[in-house]
Order: sequence, then C-alpha cells, then structure tokens
Amino acid sequence: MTTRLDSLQQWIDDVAALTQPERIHWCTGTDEEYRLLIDAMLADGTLHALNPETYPNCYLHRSDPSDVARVEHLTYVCTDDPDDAGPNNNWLAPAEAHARIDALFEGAMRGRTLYVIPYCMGPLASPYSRCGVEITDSPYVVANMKLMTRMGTAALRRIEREGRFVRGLHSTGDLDPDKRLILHFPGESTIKSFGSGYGGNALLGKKCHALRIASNQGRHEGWLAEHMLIVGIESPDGETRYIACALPSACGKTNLAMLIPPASQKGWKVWTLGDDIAWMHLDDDGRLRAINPESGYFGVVPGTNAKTNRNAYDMIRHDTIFTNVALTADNEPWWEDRREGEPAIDWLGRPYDPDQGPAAHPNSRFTVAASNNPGYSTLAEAPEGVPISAIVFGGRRKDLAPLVYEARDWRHGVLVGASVASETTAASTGDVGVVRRDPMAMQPFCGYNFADYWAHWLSFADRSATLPKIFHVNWFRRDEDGRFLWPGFGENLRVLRWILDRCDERAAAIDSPIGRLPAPGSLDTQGLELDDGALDALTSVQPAAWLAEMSEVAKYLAQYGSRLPDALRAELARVTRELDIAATSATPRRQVSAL
Ligand code: OXD
Ligand code: MN
Repeated sequence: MTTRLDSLQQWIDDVAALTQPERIHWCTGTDEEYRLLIDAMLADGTLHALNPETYPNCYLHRSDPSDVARVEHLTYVCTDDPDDAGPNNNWLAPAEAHARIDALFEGAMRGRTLYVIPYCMGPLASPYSRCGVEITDSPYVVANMKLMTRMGTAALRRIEREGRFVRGLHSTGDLDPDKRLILHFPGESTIKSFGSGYGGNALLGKKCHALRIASNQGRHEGWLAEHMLIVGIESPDGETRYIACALPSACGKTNLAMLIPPASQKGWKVWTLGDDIAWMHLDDDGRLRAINPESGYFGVVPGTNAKTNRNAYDMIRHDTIFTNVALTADNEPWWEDRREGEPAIDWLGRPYDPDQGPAAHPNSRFTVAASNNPGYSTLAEAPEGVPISAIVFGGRRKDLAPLVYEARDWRHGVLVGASVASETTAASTGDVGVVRRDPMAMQPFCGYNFADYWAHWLSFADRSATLPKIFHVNWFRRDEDGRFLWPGFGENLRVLRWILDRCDERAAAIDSPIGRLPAPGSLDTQGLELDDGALDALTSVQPAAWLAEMSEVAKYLAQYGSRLPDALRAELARVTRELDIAATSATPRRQVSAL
C-alpha cells in the first residue's frame, strides 16, 4: 500500500532511505492484522501468552530492564528560542537536535520492518480530533497503538482529506540508554524518539502528540490539551454531568475515572470518558467541551484489585497486553496488591524471591482498549464531545490542602492549577513524601513555556462567560498517626457531588483566602465513620501553613520571570494578602452561599 498524499509518501521514502528497513508495512488497523502481529511476537518471544482459560487473549511483554519508564531527563522540546520551551522543558536547538537523532536513526531499521501507523486522536468524525502518523520498527508499539488509538485505513483517509498530520518517527534502536532521546519539534509538528520501547516514550500518540505537540497546537488554535481524566456522573434522576480532573501521577486518576459508587450512593452511576488526557474546546455557545483523544488505557497495574478498581480488574481479564508484571504458577499475571494468587516468576523472568524486590515492576502496565471497560461512556465516541461542568485539580498532600475547595473565579482557578503540588510515593522515587510542584499535573507534558501556557488558560475568561467552575481536591490528608482522614475510592463520589451541587448553586460554601470550602452539612458524610475532628480538619484552612505554601508557589513562579502573566502575579498577591489578614485576625469565616 501507499498513499495519495504526496507529503506523507515523501516522508516515508525519506525515512526509509535513512533507516534502511528490510520491508515497509502500512497498518490497516484490522483485527486480523493485530492477530498476525501477536502471533509473530509470540513466535519470536517478544510476547508470552497468559493462561488462555482465565486470561484469554492476554499477553506478557518483558521490556529491557533499563527501559521501564518515561525518561524526562532525555525528553526535549526543540524551538528556535529556548524561552519558547521555557524552564519547564529541556531544550535543544532544532538543527542540532535533528542532527543528533538522525545520526542514531541512520541504518537503524536494517533487517527490520518499518511500520507506518496512521492514527486519529479523538473520534474519527470529530472536528476536534487531530491525526498523526507514527513510523516505528516495533511490532509491540503497533499492537499497543491498535489498543490505544483509532488507527489504520480510516485514519489514513482522514489524513489524506485534511492533508496535515503530526509526524512521529520511532525506533527502539538497540535500547542503549546512552543513545536514548525523545525530541519534540512543535514548529514542525514532528516527534523523533529513539532507543526506548516504553509506552510514554514510544507510543507517540500519547504523551508526545496528545500533550506536548497538541498543547502547542491548542495554544495557536485556541483550545486546551490537558493531562486530565474525563468522567460522567449520572444522578438517580438520570441527568449526567461531566468533570475533567488533573491529578499528578500516583494520585488515583484511573481509579477516579472508573469509580464505582458505593452502596450508600444509591442510584448514582459513573461513566468513564477518559483516564489520562482531555482536549477541550469552546463551542459556539461558549461552553467548554471535551473529547478524549485516546481510545484505550495504558494503566499502572500494581494496586489494581477487586476493591480498589473493580471495573479495571475485570477489564484486564481479557484482550490485554501486560508489560513487566510477574506470573503465578498458573501462568496468570500477578502484581503487588492484586490480593489474589501468589507470584512464582518475577517481572525479570526469575523465580520470585522477595529479597530481590517486588514481583511486578512498580511501573508495570496494562494496555487495553477502552471498550473493555464496563463503565465506558457511549458519549466517548461523540464527535462533539461532552460539556464540562467542573474542572478539578488535585494532589497528594498529607497535610495542608483541604479535601475540596472551589476557586472563586476562573483567574483564581488558574492560580490553583498553577500551584498544584504532590508528594512523591515509593513507586516513583526513593524519596517518599517530598513535595514536587506539578502545575496542572502538566510539568512533564506541557510542550511550551508554562508562563505562556498560563496566559493561554487565562485568555479563556475573555472568550466565554460560561466557563466551568474550578476546584481542588486532596483525598490523601492524614492525622498525626499517619492514618487517612478520608476513606477515598468510591466515597470520593460524595466530593464530586458537592462539586456538581456547587455548579448548580445547590450547596452552601464558606469563603476562605484559598477558596470556598464545604459549609457544615453541605457535604454528604452520612454513614461514614470519620474520626473525631476529621471533617473539621478536612474542611478548614491554616493561614500560617498556607502562607508558607504560597511563598513556595511564589518562588516556583518567579523562575518564569517577566513572562509570567501579570494577572497570575496579581492573583498570587491577592491570596497572600488575604492569608496575611486571616493569620493576624480572629474574624470568623463568612458564609457565601446558602442552600
Ligand atoms: C502516564 C503518566 O503514564 O502520566 O499516564 O506517566
Ligand atoms: Mn498520565
């Protein structure tokens, strides 16, 4: 197969001349093609078939042990002016970047197949979707892209109609960490990735295209590409409202996207639109609408069990690719906190020995089509997307941040988002509990200068009077003995309900310098056995501690210098001033909204 789009054909020819593949395969995206690829990978040992009775059509891939995560220190944004990439990105000049990586690509596909993957991020018929073509020499990448995106002939037809696409060139090379580079050229809508087969580095539709390149496209075209889940909340009377939520990694994004209402929340239903990325546009009426550009999940496996995420647990029992999990003696996948079965072989293929570390890699993953999810919303395929009622930011904070608070307006909400920070967990670094700033949960993913990104966010207030309300949540507050104050998981629906009630002005709130907190009785806590004083701790603000936090935020924002939007600076000054007053006065809190 070839294409009638000359620019695409020319690019394929140029890449083939550089990389010297043995053959070229244009992916059609059919199930038969997937089957053939899987069979070939089973035959050459790239995949291992799992127990066909209990895990039908499920496979284990063991990656190179040095290639198990995104490599932020090797990920670059290449712009003419380093200030356009900003302090939040590693930067290389485009000419130097191309030269360095093209030298690695030279002859890299000798003896291999070059796969051409045309893909569409978002529903094929949506005006909000954007297309790309990934060239790769990894059949594992092709199979994962089949599960994660709308790929193949239909996407190619759209690309040929539109004449534009993001170019992604990928080769696993020889997986030498010293020759690993992940480069983004926003000015050329191009990605080049060498030396890694890991999801976030190699499935170029995901972080590289749908966040780093798309955030640039969104900036120029007036929309937002965000690291957010999208969830639909259906009330007992059948009305569904949608929330987009940005949480840094290890804060339970996939669990929240697939929340199952507990028995106490009778009649409520939760529908998943997306678990990782949201593209949000203003429609003709000024409403913010979201699509999920992906059509599958690349989720962290450890911790998934029938209690924490029943839908995910069931969803990955068939038609799933597992990467770097352990095996039971029955050839089932196993991971820490699965709460079923025992590990026999660890993720490196060795007999399991607890003294050699965890059985599954802490960042082991499942790749699965979204249609496997019993809670997948039919509107995830709607070309017009869904209207967003609330935007929620959050982080993992054992103290300081209340369970939930509401920004007083859009501008304040942008500051709340820009101030997001989260404690690291054992799964991500050796230093547990260190607070890292992660604005809008986009620190590793914003493909341009954060200062310009916040200006872009702020500009939405000039374009619409009906923007969603903005909130902040923290499920992870602890008491002095380290016990969680809030039960979390399904009970988080109570907080989402308060958020939606606030959007309808149906719940009371109390003003504070950092935003609006649930008024007594406004948050449904019926039937929860919260410890004494827990609710008060979860819904109050300590001005002195918050003053210290705002000074950390100010320090962080200062690195953006004069590019930082004045409105954000002014908002920071306003909140700090109000905290100062609160810290020095005994004025009681003021109720702002009654039922
Ligand atoms: C992811 C991530 O894999 O955010 O989604 O790291
Ligand atoms: Mn993510």
